[in-house]
Order: sequence, then C-alpha cells, then structure tokens
Amino acid sequence: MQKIHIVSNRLPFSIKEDGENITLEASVGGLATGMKSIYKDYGGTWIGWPGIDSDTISNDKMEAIDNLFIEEKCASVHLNSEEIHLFYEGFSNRTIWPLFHYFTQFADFNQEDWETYKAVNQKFADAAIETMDDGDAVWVHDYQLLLVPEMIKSKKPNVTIGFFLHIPFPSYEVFRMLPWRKEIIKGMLGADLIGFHTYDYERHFFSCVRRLFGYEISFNQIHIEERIIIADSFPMGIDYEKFLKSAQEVGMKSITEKSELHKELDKYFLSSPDRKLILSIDRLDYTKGIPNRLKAFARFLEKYPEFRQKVTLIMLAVPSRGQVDHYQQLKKEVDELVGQINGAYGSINYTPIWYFYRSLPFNNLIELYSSCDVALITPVRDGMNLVAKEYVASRINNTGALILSEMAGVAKEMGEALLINPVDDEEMADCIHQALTMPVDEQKSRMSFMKERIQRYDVFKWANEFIKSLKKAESIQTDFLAK
Ligand code: ADQ
Repeated sequence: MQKIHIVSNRLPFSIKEDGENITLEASVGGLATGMKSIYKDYGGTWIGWPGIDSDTISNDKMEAIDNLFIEEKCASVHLNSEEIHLFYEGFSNRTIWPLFHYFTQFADFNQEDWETYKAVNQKFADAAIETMDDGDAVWVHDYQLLLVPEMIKSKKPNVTIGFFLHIPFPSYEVFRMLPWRKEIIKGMLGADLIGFHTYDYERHFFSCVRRLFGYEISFNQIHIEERIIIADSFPMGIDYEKFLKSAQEVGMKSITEKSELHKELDKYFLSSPDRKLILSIDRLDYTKGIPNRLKAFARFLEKYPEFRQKVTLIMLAVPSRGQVDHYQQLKKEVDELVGQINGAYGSINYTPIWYFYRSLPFNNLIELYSSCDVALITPVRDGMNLVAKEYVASRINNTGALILSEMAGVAKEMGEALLINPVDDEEMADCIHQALTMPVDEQKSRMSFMKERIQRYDVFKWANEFIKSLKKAESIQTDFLAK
C-alpha cells in the first residue's frame, strides 16, 4: 500500500472570510481528528466539498480557496446550489438519513434526488481517481457517498478501498423499502473493507447482501466472483487525552481565568449546596430523541417534587440541516416544550431548563462536561454518539452518572451506564432520580470502567485498526487471486 487518501462529504477545514482575506480553519470534529494523522502520515490527499455553494462565489475566489486547500493536501469537489439541494439536503438527508435511522415515515423517495446523488457521487469518485495511482488506498466515509467505492473500483481495480458508515445500517425489512436498494449495496461492495460502528449494523448489512444478491458469506467475508470483501465493526473513539487534559486544566483555573459560563455554573452551585445539573448535548436532529427527553424531565419534576428548585437541565442543541422541513418542525416542538416546562415548574429564582440553540466553543463544552452531575443522552437511534464518550473522558475524579439510550451504538461499549429505552418517559424519569441519588462510590466504580475502555480504544486506535484491516484485506485479495 503506497499512499492513503480520504474521501468524505466535507473537507476538514472551514473557510473564514475577513474582507478580502480568506483563511482556512481546521475542524475539531472527531473524524477530522482521527483522519489527520492518517492522510498526512501516508502522504495522501483528502478529497471533499469545501462547504460553499459554487454558484455564490466568483471563479477567482474559488481558485484562491482551492489553492489554500491544495496547500493543506486537500482537493475540492465543487457543488452548485442545485446539487446541494438535491444531493445533500435531498437524497442524503431526506432519504438515507431518515431511513437508516428507522424514521421510515420521514423518508422521501424522489427520482430526481437519486439521479443527482449518483451524479455527485461520480464527481467525488472522479476526483479520487484523478488523485490516485495504482497501489494506493482510499478510505471513503459515510452515507453521502455510498456509491463511491464501486465507482472507483470499476475504473481503478488496482487500488484498495475502505468504506466506513458513521450511521446505523438498518435491518433488511427497513432497507428493502429503498427503490434503489440494489444499487446502494452494489456501490458499497466496490470496497475491499466495509466498516460499521457495531456488530449489529454489520449483521444487518450481511443480511441485505445475502437476500438481495445471494452472495456467499463466510464469517465476515463476502465472496463475489474474483473478489473477497471484508466487513467488520470498528467502534469509533474520541481523542481521550485531549478531553482529559482540557478537563484537568479547567479544574485548575483561578476565578479570574474562568469563562463567563464557568462563573455562572459556580454561582449556581454556591447558591445552594444540594443543587445539581443535568446535561444534554446534541445536534438538533429528530433522531436524538430531544422531545422525549424533555417530557421525561417534566415527568421527573412531577413525580419527584422534592427535586424542584434543585435540579436544572442544561440543554445544548446545535442548529442542523435547517433547510429540511422535519428539522424546522422539530425546532418548533422543542421551543414549545421548553417553554411549557419552564412555565409549569419555574419560579422567580428557578429555571428548570437552560436552553442554548447554538454551537459552543470547545472550552465551554469541557466546562459543562466537568460541572454537570448527570449526562442525559437519549437518542431514538444513533450510529455511535461521541458525546457520551466525551462526558466520561472529562470526568477527572470519576464522579457523575451517565444515562444512555440503548439505541445508541455507544451503549454496546457502556454497559456500566444507566441504560434506558428512549421512548419510555417513566423509566427515564426514574433513572434521572437514580442518577441524582447514586452513591459516590457507585458513580466512581461505573465511571472508571467506562473510562478505561474509551482510553484504550481512542480515535487514533480506531483509525489505525481500520488501516491495519485494510492492509489485511489487500493481502487476502492478493492471495486469493494468486490461487
Ligand atoms: P453526530 O450525529 O453529529 O455524528 P455525535 O457523535 O454525538 O453525533 O457527535 C457530535 C459532536 O458535536 C460531538 O463531538 C460534540 O462535542 C459536538 N457538539 C455537540 N453539541 C455541541 C455544541 N453545542 N457546541 C459544540 N460542539 C457540539 C455522526 C453520527 C454519530 C456518530 C458520529 C461519528 O450520527 O452516531 O457517533 O457521526 O461517527
């Protein structure tokens, strides 16, 4: 294997404009962190969309931006507003996203979206093909690019292709609803290695391959004429050390060094010694179970009145996919629920829910992770959920309790969390009570097991394990052809 390239929908930088001056700002997200070491160490290129609509920008400016990306070893795939609308907001986020998260009633099946999805996947594949030499490898990411592996393989059979899906892979009964189900599986099967967060997703994928194509599968290998394809699970981790160190630094700050948010959190605890904070963080997405979580919190306040005035839920929701109607409706529902609960249980000196509809700087996230007694993470479906891991990594003294939905991929690694069914308000309300009254010894014992696990399998280990398996897939294929 010579160079390793990355293909993902977004490039790992955002563009900052200050008058005429344009600069790139590195993303701090999990994928960017894990992949940076891979594509730079292996001398590859990262191929993706720079995040701007090519219709709204002059050719000169676009060229200047492309050049900045080239300096960072990135190649831009340009998308115009129609492509963004039909490929990204359309097929990716109105079809695949809801269907793969079992929101079948939200899934649109639109021929024009599909045609554009194919055309845009071809653009990404062509950009990769142009960059790659025989003997190179490429790692393609996520549900926006399901057809890219096959598109590359058909033109460049002598490159090794890895594909990783960051969201769930649904059961056959759901997947079969997709009119283009065979094309999607065929697209993925262009890869030599296909990775999922959990074994369950892998199992669903095998079942779809078997039932739609009848291919022979032994252990985790799919046999197709002259090729062997491997599928496996690789639960994605976080940059554990970064979270731990940042939490330690936050803990050592003097009053004057503290952020405004941190000072407010301190004030809250000082106002009464038995006050507690519960934290909820996600993108505002219907898969994250936010309305159910709010209803369960209301039920908790109703059922355990002794906690009124003493417990506050801090709810951060990052704006997301605002162009898609289901997201606009969700925003309205959440706004109303927060208003109702604060109206019903609040008083002059008590607000049950502090709601922030925005993204927060990394330091503020760490302050919240380290200050909150309980993390309430209750998605209805979630491929993995990195917030749960970030909370655990930031608990420097191992106190705190994690309430976690059994529907999140991360639950498979977090047996010591309080696992709940995210639509069961009553169970969630009781679990909030259990978490808030959990003895410190029990908190520490649960937390230390989870911590150890996420420290061992961090994002770097995850990326390296995938590359190790990709190399193995390459040699299995070579041996197979030599037979
Ligand atoms: P997401 O659905 O975006 O990712 P998640 O894994 O929880 O979900 O990652 C969210 C990230 O955003 C976290 O790193 C978190 O710190 C950050 N974040 C959340 N709220 C924030 C705020 N208000 N301000 C700043 N940052 C905030 C998809 C899948 C997941 C899968 C990941 C990785 O849906 O299931 O875990 O990819 O594969």
